[in-house]
Amino acid sequence: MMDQSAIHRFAVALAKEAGLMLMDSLTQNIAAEYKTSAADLVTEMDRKIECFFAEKVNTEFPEHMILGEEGTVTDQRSYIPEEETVWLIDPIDGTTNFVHQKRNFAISVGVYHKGSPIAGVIFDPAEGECFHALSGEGAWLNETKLERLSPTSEEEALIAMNSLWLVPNEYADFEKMQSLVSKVRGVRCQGSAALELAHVACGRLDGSIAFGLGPWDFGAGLVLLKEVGAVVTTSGNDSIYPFDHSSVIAAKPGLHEILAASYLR
Ligand code: 2AM
Ligand code: CA
Ligand code: CA
Ligand code: CA
Repeated sequence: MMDQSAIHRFAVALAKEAGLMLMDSLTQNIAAEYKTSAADLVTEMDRKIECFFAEKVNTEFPEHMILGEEGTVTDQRSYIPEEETVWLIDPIDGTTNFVHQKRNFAISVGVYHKGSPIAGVIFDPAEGECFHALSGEGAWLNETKLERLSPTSEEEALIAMNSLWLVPNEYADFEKMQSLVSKVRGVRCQGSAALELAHVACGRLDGSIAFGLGPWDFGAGLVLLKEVGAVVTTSGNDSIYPFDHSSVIAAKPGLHEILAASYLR
């Protein structure tokens, strides 16, 4: 029988240690390289933190699989994620913020066993805020348990989305996105998909609309959101498959139904 609580504690401890490494690195000059374009950065710290997780998880749980954004740690064996314990790791979510702002970035760690959520950790080291969840037991911001979310309306909603959804793009219907922006109370573009999901989980945001995310972006967020009763689907209103790229529409009850019915394809 797997000790889910031990995995949760271990994931929190690793994310906090990684957060200290990132904060220390901010006192030095971190070189940023283009990954695919000038708008897609990667630093030595992205790779270093991912390797840190790989080494620690491999030592503690050698049978577990790892899927990280920087791809340095994908297991060479072919495996079916639904049959394994898988760690979905984003070493820095919000690398552009890390480089430009030295804040508003997070470490995101989600653990799944045979396709079911076990634990999720989203650590914002600049704020000292650790959002974490243990499946079936609840979600917390540091030591404070998060309350279940209550329904909200469109007119009162503060939602996060990427500004790219307001220009013609391959994912969203930009006219629908424009009408949504004019209808809701406010829109935020935080630059970290994982932090946006954490902020929906704790009620600072009412919803988040993201397209084309990787498993490492939302793996932890899904665990947190489930524990607080958020509704989370793809843009097609289907349940999310955690081991592949996906759109992620996360919102309070009530609001999600409106988003799905009126604004998404
Ligand atoms: P990253 O910093 O780990 O790369 C920025 O708006 C948010 O979107 C961040 O969470 C960022 O993660 C993520 N992101 C980066 N490139 C992306 C892409 N091509 N498609 C979708 N999300 C992306
Ligand atoms: Ca990236
Ligand atoms: Ca990311
Ligand atoms: Ca990243």
